[in-house]
Amino acid sequence: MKKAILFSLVVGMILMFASLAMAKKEPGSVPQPENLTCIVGAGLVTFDWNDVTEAVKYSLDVDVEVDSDGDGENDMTVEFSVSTVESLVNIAITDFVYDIDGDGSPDQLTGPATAKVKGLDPGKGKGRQNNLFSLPCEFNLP
Ligand SMILES: [Ca+2]
Ligand SMILES: [Ca+2]
Repeated sequence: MKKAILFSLVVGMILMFASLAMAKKEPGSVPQPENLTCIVGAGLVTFDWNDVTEAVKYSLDVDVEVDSDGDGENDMTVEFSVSTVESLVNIAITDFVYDIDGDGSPDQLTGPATAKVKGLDPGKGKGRQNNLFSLPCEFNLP
């Protein structure tokens, strides 16, 4: 009896993993946004891309390289994720903060950063939102 239960559990897990793996491979229905630009202006960064008709909203991801121990080598990436309905977002430079040294107060991030954006069409029965990201754009946080 014990053996039978163990056997069915293992099979269940294998099936679960198989369906997860298959779900990951399914492409999303929203096309990748094109012409993403990252422009650093006075006190803010402007992210702009072409409208995607199929997208209800967008998810913009920004990765900022960080030298966490001050040895001159970037060794950490801080990720920011922004949800927006417009195909243009302004983010204040002062919003790119993270408590690098863990002293409880946020530290201003500077240096190389990368952004990418994908369209989302959330709703019942529309499946996973694993839509393709745009080509990345690079900028420098002053
Ligand atoms: Ca370092
Ligand atoms: Ca700090």
